[in-house]
Amino acid sequence: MTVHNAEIAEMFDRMAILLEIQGANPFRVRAYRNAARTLGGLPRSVSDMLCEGEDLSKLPDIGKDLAGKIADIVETGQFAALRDVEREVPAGLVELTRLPGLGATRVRVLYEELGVSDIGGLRRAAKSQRIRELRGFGAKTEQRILDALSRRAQEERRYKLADVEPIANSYVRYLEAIPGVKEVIVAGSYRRRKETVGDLDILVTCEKGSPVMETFVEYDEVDAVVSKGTTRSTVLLRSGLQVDLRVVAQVSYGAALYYFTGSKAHNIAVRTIAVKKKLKINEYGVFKGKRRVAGATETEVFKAVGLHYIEPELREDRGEIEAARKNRLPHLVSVGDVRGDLHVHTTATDGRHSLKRMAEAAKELGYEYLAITDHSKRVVVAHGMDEKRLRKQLAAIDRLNEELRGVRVLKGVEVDILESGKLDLSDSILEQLDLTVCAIHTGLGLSRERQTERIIRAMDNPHFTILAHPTGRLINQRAACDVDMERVMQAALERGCYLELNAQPDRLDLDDAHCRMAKDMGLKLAISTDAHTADNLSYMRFGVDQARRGWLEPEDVLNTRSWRKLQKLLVRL
Ligand code: DGT
Ligand code: CA
Ligand code: CA
Repeated sequence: MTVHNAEIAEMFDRMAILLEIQGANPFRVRAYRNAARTLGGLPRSVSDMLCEGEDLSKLPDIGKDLAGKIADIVETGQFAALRDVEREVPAGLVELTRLPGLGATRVRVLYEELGVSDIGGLRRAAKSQRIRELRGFGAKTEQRILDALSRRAQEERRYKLADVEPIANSYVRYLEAIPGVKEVIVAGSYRRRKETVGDLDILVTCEKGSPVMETFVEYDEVDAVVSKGTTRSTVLLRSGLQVDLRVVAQVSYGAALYYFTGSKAHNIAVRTIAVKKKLKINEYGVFKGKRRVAGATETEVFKAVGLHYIEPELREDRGEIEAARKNRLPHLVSVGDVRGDLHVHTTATDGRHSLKRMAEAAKELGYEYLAITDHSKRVVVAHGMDEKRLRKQLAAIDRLNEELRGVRVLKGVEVDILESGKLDLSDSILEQLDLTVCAIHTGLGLSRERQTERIIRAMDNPHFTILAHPTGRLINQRAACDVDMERVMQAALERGCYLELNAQPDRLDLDDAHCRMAKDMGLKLAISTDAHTADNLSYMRFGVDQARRGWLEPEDVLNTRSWRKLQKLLVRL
């Protein structure tokens, strides 16, 4: 392994920062910085130069000592002196020097005087107003640090909806218990059921004099209070999640809920309509001059601006306002419409529960049917099945269906789509199944052209029923594979096959825009949980949330149908 100049430069830069934090001789610090700059600008690799016996100490800003260190790094891949300093200085301090307004010198003071060694410690010190007491800091600097931390927390990441749900629920329960509190509801992107949320926006209505704000900031999970006022406050939780709280009077509940649900783009578009009607709309109500004409309920607010009620999932300024004006809004699918799950696993491959247990769980949910779709042999890590094992499972399903009452177990498989576009199992076994879910597990990086061709070729197989998790993306983790979705959907329509909306909270694949595309093209989708345990069957609601964001109605979803009707749809064209 050759060591690149940039890597050595980075080690030197890091060394300079650490030494500076330690209060080392400024000449030493500068020597590392200058050497790093020299290395960054060299046209040739120092590894090569050393190989050719060149003397590195002839380079600008690199003396005998540093030349020796570079030679060591090239030889061992490691910088021993850096390791030593790293043992003495807390790692979190380097990150602190990257915040605006905080150089190494200030970070050293914070560490020595207040014991601040990471972002969390810095936030606590700033919140408790200990930073302003330090020489050379002051209240202004303290506020700048808080602002920088708050910006950082917001930019840093978006949280998966399913991850914040338990956090939101317990905060809501906590706030509901405050005397005088009436309504507590989470608005924002959370209420619009976006797959990820930036922060939580909680709305509370209460009687005057209720101790809402005091109690809000005292919540156990609160790590820092960013701001606290009488009508609005913001806290950061230990998880890093920001929570905004707004308190309004009951007469403004509908207007405030409407305003803080957003999206911003939707709000702005509706405000334009209000202005044309000579109305003012804000978080306190809809006003004609000084008179409040609406505000207690959202329906009232919509009515005042001449619109039918728009479900939160649709409020993205993607045509919903026009549709609301013309009374052409979709009647969105809901969890109650779902009659079965078409993609689940069992212990036969990588599921955790038996065939029987999964079937019983489906029955408990009131489902009419459940398709068992374990992996095919190519997916070795999941202990994928060959034809012989699948045949055994089919026999087990027959036996189970004879004893089970009230739910029908369908025969399926999650069959791998090979890179050639062939399916991983032979037609002679696939034709014995009620349906197949076909999926890509390898070669996710193929070019758009080849990936699209591969999927369409697989659809040419008459036993192809549903394309599972069509893009393979994992939220915050793996990008979608590059495929021409419109062509894939068109090909599915022409062949009588379908696409899946995978309801796993970290997949939600297809996304909302793709669901909308399918609807517009007249292609039906299956909403499936890909459950690997009995509990996972409850992921259905996340899939339904995403479907609603994509404007899907019950008719657009395969598994809202009775088995009798579904069976007909599964027959290929
Ligand atoms: P997020 O948190 O990034 O997932 O997305 P949201 O939609 O929850 O956005 P957030 O938390 O910044 O604000 C909550 C809602 O407040 C937003 O959906 C609409 C409303 N809002 C915020 N800023 C503005 C604004 O400048 N104008 C208008 N009309 N509404 C705003
Ligand atoms: Ca938000
Ligand atoms: Ca917010």
